[in-house]
Amino acid sequence: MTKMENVKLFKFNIIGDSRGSLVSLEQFNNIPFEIRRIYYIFDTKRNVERGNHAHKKLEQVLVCLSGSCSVILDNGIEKKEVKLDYPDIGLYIGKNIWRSMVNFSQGCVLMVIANEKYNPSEYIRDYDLFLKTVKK
Ligand code: T46
Repeated sequence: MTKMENVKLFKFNIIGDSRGSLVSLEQFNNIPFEIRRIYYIFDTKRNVERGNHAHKKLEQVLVCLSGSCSVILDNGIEKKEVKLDYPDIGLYIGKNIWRSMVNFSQGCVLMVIANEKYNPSEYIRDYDLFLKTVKK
């Protein structure tokens, strides 16, 4: 993936032994912020598109724990698509990035780690308003 401001891909260390694998996530260690909320998206119906918004300040890391999905990222100038298909990959998304989640596989579990509690007024859900915000 070429660079986009406020977007990063993390590769987490897998702690493996003869029993299998484990990934440990810690705030200010491999998660670059204080963790205030975790939610997960699962049982997504076929051909559903989620997201379609940006955040004014919120920072999040998306980890696909099972199955796969793709995230389309848009900074108002260019778009990138990132496929998440293994639990050792974290997609960091900071402020002012329009995101859509698509192509959920059957059994996909998408975990999201956030630096703030849920706040509906923190969302930008209008694409034209998003474009105006990022062009300021
Ligand atoms: C994001 C992407 C990756 C809550 O009550 N608490 C929560 O913490 C969240 C995230 C949602 N909700 C409620 C609000 C809606 O009534 O759950 C419902 C579905 O939320 P939404 O349509 O915003 O879900 P997505 O999948 O479109 O977006 C979510 C996050 O909202 C968003 O911040 O970046 O996942």
